[in-house]
Amino acid sequence: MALEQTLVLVKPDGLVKSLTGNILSRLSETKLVIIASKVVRVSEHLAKQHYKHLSDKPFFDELVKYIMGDVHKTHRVLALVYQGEDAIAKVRDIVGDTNPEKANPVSIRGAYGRITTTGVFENVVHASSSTEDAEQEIKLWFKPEEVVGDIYPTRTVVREKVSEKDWA
Ligand code: DAT
Ligand code: MG
Repeated sequence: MALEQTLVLVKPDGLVKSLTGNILSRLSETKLVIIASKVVRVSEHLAKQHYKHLSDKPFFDELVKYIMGDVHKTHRVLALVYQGEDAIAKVRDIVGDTNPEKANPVSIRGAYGRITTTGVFENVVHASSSTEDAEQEIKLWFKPEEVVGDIYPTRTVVREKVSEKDWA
């Protein structure tokens, strides 16, 4: 048993189909703890980084459009980090197989996912599949101060003349 973190994304189809509540309820069965969450407008750069291991696949361009929300006209993804013992396997178990047609029907993907006529797996959620992937993905989607607790080593960077948007 190991204390792990895992990245969960409720993808645009999950948000458009109002499945967030159901998905979070299912994941709460794990008794894992949420240590970060935010709604993200996914840039093309972030989408391509997240799926870079699939960049040579024929469905890559469609996958990028899907996670960016172009397909569902919403441009929102809900990103969360769950933490706890064996978090990666526990979440993957409830999420189900990558292919929604092969996924256990009581899993999230089995219950709510579909394959489009062009062959895209609209499988509602993402969940990290190894500790290496989880670390890479959490660092890609979140800044250290957005995560509660020191999960990975950090460094302090002093930046001058950085402008950022604030409430007017
Ligand atoms: P997972 O999301 O289960 O970790 P993955 O990392 O191999 O699976 O692939 C990422 C996403 O790419 C997956 O959620 C859906 C899509 N995908 C993977 N294999 C596919 C395939 N053979 N046809 C269509 N989409 C696929
Ligand atoms: Mg994966």
